[in-house]
Amino acid sequence: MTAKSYTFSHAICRKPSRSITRGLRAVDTGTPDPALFEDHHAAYVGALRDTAATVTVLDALEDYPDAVFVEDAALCLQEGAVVMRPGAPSRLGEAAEMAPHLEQLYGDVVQITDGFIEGGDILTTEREILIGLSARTDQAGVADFTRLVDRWGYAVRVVDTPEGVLHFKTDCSLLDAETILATKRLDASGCFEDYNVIHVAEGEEACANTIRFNNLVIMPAGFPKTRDTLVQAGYDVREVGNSEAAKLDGGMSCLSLRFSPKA
Ligand code: CIR
Repeated sequence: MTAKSYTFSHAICRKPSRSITRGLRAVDTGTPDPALFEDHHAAYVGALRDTAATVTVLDALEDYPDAVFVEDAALCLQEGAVVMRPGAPSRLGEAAEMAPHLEQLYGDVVQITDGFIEGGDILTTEREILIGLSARTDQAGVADFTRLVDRWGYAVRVVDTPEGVLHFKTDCSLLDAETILATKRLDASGCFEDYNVIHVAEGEEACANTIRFNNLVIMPAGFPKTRDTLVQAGYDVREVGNSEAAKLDGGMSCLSLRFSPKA
C-alpha cells in the first residue's frame, strides 16, 4: 500500500523575494544573501523534482518577506486543503495569496477563521495529525482546524512545542509511516511514544526539520552525524544548502507544500 503521509505527486514552492533580507528571525545571526538563498532554493526544487513530482514554483511576493516559507500558509491533505491563519501579523496575508492556487488543484478548500495556526506546527503521519501549540498556533486555531478536517475523517492530537522553539516541526520530521526524526528535547515530552524515534545528533538540533518526500529524505547540509545515522538506517538522503533560510529559522519543510490531491 502507498503511504499517503510521504508519497506525493505535487509540491508548491515560492521563489524567495529580494525582501527576504527583512524576514522574521528569533535571533539575528546575520542577513540572508538573496542570491545564495535563490541557489539553495533551486537545489531544493531540483531535489523534489528528482522524485518525479510535479513542482509548481510561484512568483516571489515582495510584500511578504517570509512568503518563501509556503508551508505556514496552508495544509494539503488528499481530500482537500486548509488555508491557515498565520500567527505572525506580518504573515497573515500570505494565506489569501495561497488560496487561489489551491483552488485550482482541489475541489475542497476550507479556511481557518478562528484563532491562529501555522503549517509548521502540523505533522501529518500515516495515522493522525499532530499539532504543536506554539507562539504562532493557539487553542482556537487548533479547534477550528479540528472541526474542518473532521469531514475528511482525520484524528487530531494536540501536543506542546518546546519553549523557545518556533514551530513543532522545527524539532521533528516524519521519516516513514512508523518513524520520526526528533530532537531529544521534543522527544522527552513523550509525544512520540507510539512511534520509532531517531534522535538528531547532539549539537545538530537544527537539522530536525527535514522532509521525507517520496524516496528521498531531504535534509539541510552540514549535519554529518545525523546524515550518517539516516544513511545507516537505510534512507536515501539528499542534502541541500540551507544556511540562508536558517538565518530566518527556516528548514526543509517550510519551503514546500507537499500533496497528492485525490483524483
Ligand atoms: C518565520 O519566522 O515565520 C519565518 N522566518 C520562518 C518560518 C519557518 N517555517 C516553518 O518552519 N514552517
